[in-house]
Amino acid sequence: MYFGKVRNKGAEGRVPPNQNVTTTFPVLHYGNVPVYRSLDDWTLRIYGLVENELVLSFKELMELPQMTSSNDIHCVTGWSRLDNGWEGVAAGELVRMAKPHTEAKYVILHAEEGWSTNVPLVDFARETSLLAHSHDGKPLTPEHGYPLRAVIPHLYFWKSAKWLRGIEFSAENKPGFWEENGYHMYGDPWKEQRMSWD
Ligand SMILES: Nc1nc2c(c(=O)[nH]1)N[C@H]1C(S)=C(S)[C@@H](COP(=O)(O)O)O[C@H]1N2
Ligand SMILES: [Mo]
Repeated sequence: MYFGKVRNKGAEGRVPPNQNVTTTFPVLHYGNVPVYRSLDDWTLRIYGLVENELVLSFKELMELPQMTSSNDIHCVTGWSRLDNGWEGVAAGELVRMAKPHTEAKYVILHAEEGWSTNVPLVDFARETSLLAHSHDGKPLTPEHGYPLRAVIPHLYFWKSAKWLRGIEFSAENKPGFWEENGYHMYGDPWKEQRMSWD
């Protein structure tokens, strides 16, 4: 599979202020890496202010139209990793399937162990946002979010929930784990929206 690995664009203009490019893939999270013996009991639940609540098995998710994309990720702690190849389901595809009510303006991404993060629905539904099961041609490793993570590349990477299990549509912008702990509610790396007071 082709992942746009040809580096025809240099780093210039692609690295937000006060970020350093790394070619490694750091692992960053709060809490434990979930262990899955099988995916038989795994589901992705889509709920809240939607016309169609959905509970998808991993198999059903894999049967949806798949997309690949190549993008840059920027962690709030200061590292950026360029040219990540992702494969998964477009976030917009799930939004279309769920049919959110007009009052739904935010999406809360729920991960294992109660971890969550909040994003505006328009940002979640962007064509660059996806729910990825693979990175650079291989299934996600446990520490990078196996079996499924969000990838919202235009915001700081903490918005890209690993071990995703639920997508809640809400009228309210409910702060998630890091947002409760002082991180910015939106997190635009180009504006350096790191902490809530930035
Ligand atoms: N479920 C969950 N997802 C998470 C986090 C977390 O603590 N829990 N940390 C976030 C942060 S701060 C970053 S920078 C990225 C790191 O992803 P990586 O470990 O694949 O590099 O995951 C994000 N997603
Ligand atoms: Mo992060």
